[in-house]
Amino acid sequence: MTNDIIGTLESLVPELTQALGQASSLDEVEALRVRFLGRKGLLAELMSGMAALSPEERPAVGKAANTVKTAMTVVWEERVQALQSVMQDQALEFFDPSAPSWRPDRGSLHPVTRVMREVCSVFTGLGFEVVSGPEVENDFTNFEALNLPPEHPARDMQDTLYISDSILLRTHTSPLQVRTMLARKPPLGVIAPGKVYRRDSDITHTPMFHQIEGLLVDTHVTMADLRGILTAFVQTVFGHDTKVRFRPSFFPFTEPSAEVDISCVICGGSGKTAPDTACRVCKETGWVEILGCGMVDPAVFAKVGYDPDIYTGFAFGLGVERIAMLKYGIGDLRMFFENDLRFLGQFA
Ligand code: 2NM
Repeated sequence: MTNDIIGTLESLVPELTQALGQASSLDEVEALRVRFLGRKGLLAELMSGMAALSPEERPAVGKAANTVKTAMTVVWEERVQALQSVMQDQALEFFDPSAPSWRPDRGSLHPVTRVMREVCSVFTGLGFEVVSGPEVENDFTNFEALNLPPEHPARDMQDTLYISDSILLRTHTSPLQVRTMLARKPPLGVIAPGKVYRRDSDITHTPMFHQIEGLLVDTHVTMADLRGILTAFVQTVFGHDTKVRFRPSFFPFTEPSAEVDISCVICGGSGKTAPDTACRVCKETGWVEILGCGMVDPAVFAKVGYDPDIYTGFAFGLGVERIAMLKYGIGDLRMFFENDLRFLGQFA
């Protein structure tokens, strides 16, 4: 009886060795470990039969079982190592260190981010300071302090995204200028870049776009200062041959106000892209509008507690997407928001 069991136990070793020799993957080898050495494997099954043996018979069978277990473990581990080394050799055989490698894709800044940074760096170079603040604003900083009375059409639900009666998404970055003026005394020169929101959506308007507004306040600031600073800015961004003109305009927060045009960046101001082809960017006028500006209205100074008899200042505001379209010759505003890598990759 015991000899039978011991014989069966010992036959497991050559049986496993043979099966391992035929296994060609680590998965198969693992399956054999489970079958021979696992908790419900062949060895465990034979051991459970030991309960039926007499106490005198058990030691010899137990000893044989241990020897078999050790022997099986050894042949199993040898096979695993052999397989692993074969696989490594195969991997090296196919590895060609002289083969050209792949290149990781390179990220690039969004054109809006690029223009935003470039504009800011021109103004910081002129001594302005960059300020930022909340996109969720209140009625006072977004409208009231900027001399837009309660009945002003810009406050209309049609144009502004309201969160409640007096809380809204900022419609321009001017509230940052207001916050700066409320927090500090002149002299100050700040530039406020950021996202703004309007209830507007068609091929030339998106509900969110980017603006940069600037403000300089001191004693004796004049429209000549405004002209000089904006001309320097425009010629740094668009080239030193760019012509600049100021047209009278109106904004509730500036008086006088002006719109600034530059000679067309596409046709150079001639109105034609070829002798008989009209320039589509400036519509043959030779000029394109790039920003609005003016001398800060004394009513705005009064709202923030600056004495309008002592201080004067200029302010301006520009749309970043518009500048980017002119600078890079982009014809469609929607390109900025589609996140098509074929488009974005061109700004690497
Ligand atoms: C513009 C045009 C003209 C402007 C005014 C102010 C403030 F806060 F100082 F009153 N910030 N920005 C301003 C002036 C903005 O955008 C076309």
